[in-house]
Amino acid sequence: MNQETIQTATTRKKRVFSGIQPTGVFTLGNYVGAVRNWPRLQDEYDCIYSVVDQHAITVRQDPAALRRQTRETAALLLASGIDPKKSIVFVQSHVPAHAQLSWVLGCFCPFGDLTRMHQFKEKSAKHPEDINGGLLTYPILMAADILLYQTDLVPIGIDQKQHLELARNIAQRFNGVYSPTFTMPDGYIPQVGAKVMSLQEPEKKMSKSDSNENAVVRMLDTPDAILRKFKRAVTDSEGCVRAAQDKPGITNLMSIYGVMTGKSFADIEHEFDGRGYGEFKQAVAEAVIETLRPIQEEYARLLADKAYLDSVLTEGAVRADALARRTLSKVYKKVGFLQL
Ligand code: AQP
Repeated sequence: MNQETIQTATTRKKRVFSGIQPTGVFTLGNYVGAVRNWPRLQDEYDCIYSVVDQHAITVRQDPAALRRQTRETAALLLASGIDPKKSIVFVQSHVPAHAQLSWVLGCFCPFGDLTRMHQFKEKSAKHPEDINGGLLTYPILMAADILLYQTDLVPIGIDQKQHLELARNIAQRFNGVYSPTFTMPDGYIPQVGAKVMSLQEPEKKMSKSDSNENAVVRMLDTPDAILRKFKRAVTDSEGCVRAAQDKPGITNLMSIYGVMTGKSFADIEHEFDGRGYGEFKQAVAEAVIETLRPIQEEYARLLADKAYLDSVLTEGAVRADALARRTLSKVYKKVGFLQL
């Protein structure tokens, strides 16, 4: 090892990468399962956070809405506590290496692995009129997102665990065929709230693109809307606040309340012992409203300053691009692309 390599090996902080699609205002599920953890990692790790617009077009998007939502998603990430002085924040399509690496990695991923992905099956069922190649190869682009930055840790909700496994398999295969090239990434999945469920169909995860607005709490919902949605949340007829497999509605609400207040399931059961679902739903809604209030205020302030937002994204893209190119160039050399 030369002096520079030794220096890098001893001083480099571990790296974190994660992304979110600009497919609409993100939900309490996105926040609790993933984004909430992103600011917490900023001091200990080198963090890179991306608005992954290339993933978003696997489902048809309105171009003007996608552009607007991309800026809004970035503003919401900053409002949620991501500090662009500490972390890199950028838009995926601004760094061409994501798509470039994705092509190479696709040649190291068996077709059968892709057709087994739960998300592919779910989204194909949801959009039978448009089962496109991007929907199938989405996890390869996600592998490129992660592996480009030599990522150590990927904070995600549990629904993305299977995709992360695939990224690890691709990395292992590539490293085995050539020589160690990619860092093996680990998931960082919260113990509580890793999967927030729909308020209307608590067997399904809460999703940004759900057409039933009552099923989804969005980060920018007004206090009235939040209260109304929780009041209408599907529960059961038992009337007792306790977590159980056959009580997915109440268990989901307990999990949300637990994340908002730091209380355990046992604490919550004790607190609402003998009290009805009405009171419990009101308490969950209030806890969510209070958590979202400062984020919503900061979001409004940031969105009014487009020049600042765009400067953050420009600088983020430049920094991400420099890191991404390093890995891409190594990969191109290893696979045998002629470099002039
Ligand atoms: N319901 C959820 N509970 C916990 N975590 C969740 N995540 C998504 N839904 C939940 C986590 O949020 C991060 C960003 O997700 P994404 O935007 O990349 O895509 P997604 O997983 O497909 O999220 P949506 O909301 O369901 O979007 P649409 O409807 O557009 O497909 C990920 O880390 C994810 O785990």
